Amino acid sequence: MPAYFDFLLHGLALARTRKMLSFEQVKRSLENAGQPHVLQFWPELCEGDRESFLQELSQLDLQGLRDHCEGAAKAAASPSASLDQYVEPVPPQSIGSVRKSDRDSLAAWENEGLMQISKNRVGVLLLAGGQGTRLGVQYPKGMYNVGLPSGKTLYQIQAERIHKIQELADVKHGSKCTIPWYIMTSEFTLAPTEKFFKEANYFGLEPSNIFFFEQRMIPAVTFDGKVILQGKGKIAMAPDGNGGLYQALRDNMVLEDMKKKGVEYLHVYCVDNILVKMADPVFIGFCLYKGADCGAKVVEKAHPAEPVGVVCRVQGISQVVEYSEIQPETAELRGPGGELVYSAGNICNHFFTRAFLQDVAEKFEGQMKQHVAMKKVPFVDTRGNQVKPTNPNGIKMEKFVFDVFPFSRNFVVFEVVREDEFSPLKNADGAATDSPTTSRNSLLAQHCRWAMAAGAKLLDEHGNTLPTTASVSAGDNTPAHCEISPLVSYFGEGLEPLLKGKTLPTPFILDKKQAEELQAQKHFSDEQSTM
Ligand code: UD2
Repeated sequence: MPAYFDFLLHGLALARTRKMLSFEQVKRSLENAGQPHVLQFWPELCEGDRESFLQELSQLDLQGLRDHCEGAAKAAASPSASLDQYVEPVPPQSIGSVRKSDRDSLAAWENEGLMQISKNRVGVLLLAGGQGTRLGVQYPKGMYNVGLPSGKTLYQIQAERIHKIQELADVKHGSKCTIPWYIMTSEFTLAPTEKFFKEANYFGLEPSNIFFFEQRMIPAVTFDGKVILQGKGKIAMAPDGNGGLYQALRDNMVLEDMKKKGVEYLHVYCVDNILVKMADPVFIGFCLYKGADCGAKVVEKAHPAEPVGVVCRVQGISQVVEYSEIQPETAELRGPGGELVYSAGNICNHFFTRAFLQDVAEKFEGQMKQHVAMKKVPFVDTRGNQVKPTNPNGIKMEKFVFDVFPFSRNFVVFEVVREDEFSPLKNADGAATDSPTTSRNSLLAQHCRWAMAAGAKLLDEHGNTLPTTASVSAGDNTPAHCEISPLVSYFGEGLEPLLKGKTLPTPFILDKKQAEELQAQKHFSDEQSTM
């Protein structure tokens, strides 16, 4: 069970800017930090390996290494500080909700969001530095193809949604707007992500509007506070958590870029939610109407043990408590109507003003909590054998992106409908939830609902009419293969003129080309009927 504690860790992480130190300097520093074993295999290394190892060690803040190692060991040894006694739910009246809001409010928020987008004031920021361990692939999760009829990857789906929402804002406001896409990667994901985007010709987006940057890495440590050697000339390093964002914003001058481009509002999201509404104008508009500097989207938790953080109050302050940090008894608490008391499930979709991010980067980043995770970290033992542990043997320290919520002046929560907006890809196929199959099905089911709501009749592969909107849900094992390109529709809009009254055998893919053909057919028949 990960412990939870507050200690400050400054500048320990790998910063790629320091100059190369001599072997003697590194050796002395490691001895001072109580870590001389790091160089145990130095005599066995070839010239090339020595150079890259020295390079890696030079990038570490060796001054801070002792504190980091001792702090991590101490935190791991101390029992988790239980938050359970301090938590209380966010009062329902402070949660905005798609389900509970009237059409006019939703339309007003959407208009506001689209207007801000049309004025180039909105950017999106993707957290893509994670290693995707649970999914078990060796490449960045965004490159994953969940098996949609189109074969699109998560990155492509996201890129196409950016195209479309820009277009919607332009059509509404007569603009030619751009939503810059900031992509935080880590040492593991930067090179393959950049290569993937380049080979895909940036999915038709302007490359100068895509800003890749890298978060820092920090060493994994044994339970007795020793840096873990992953190879004879390599330290086991891990990204510093998605809360490494704020340090990375500073390291890479991201806020300066936002300012230069006039971006005032940022939608931050995690890579694996196939239903993510990029730069969601409704969410952005809601946050702006409420005068918020920081906001989080939530869905109602599916069940007490669902692995999502919970937005709640801790000693009166709104924040997210991660699923691993409250006891099952607390997660299972129910109210008088049988509803979960802690039901506001964080879906890792956040709103920030640039001003707030500036404050965080300048004043608060150093106060962020450190979370401790016990992990299985492959290592070389003292005799130089490579070992793949079967039990956790190492400590990884992480910051979480939502840990800045307590620093905000006006934090808001926005509840959205799960089947419309949340279906994350976390696990490999075979798992009951959050797998490629469940993600694929969620998207296809949504597109079936959109097509039917637009007035189309869908036929299954045997020619039978598929059930009406309400019965097609992500809960069905295999929704019909109806896939609508985000280039055609961002969130179900604009389909009626194309699909109304049509009978569509599935599999059915509505891509841009087909939409144009349908549009042309419609013009033709409209003209015929007026003649
Ligand atoms: C995240 C949320 C959790 C819940 C869930 C919903 C955090 C800390 N937890 O949990 O509350 O909302 O998502 O799906 O946000 N990442 C980085 N750098 C890192 C580690 C992760 O960029 O060092 C990215 C990762 O690529 C992904 C996102 O952060 O896009 C979330 O990471 P995760 O999948 O490890 O988080 P999870 O599912 O434990």
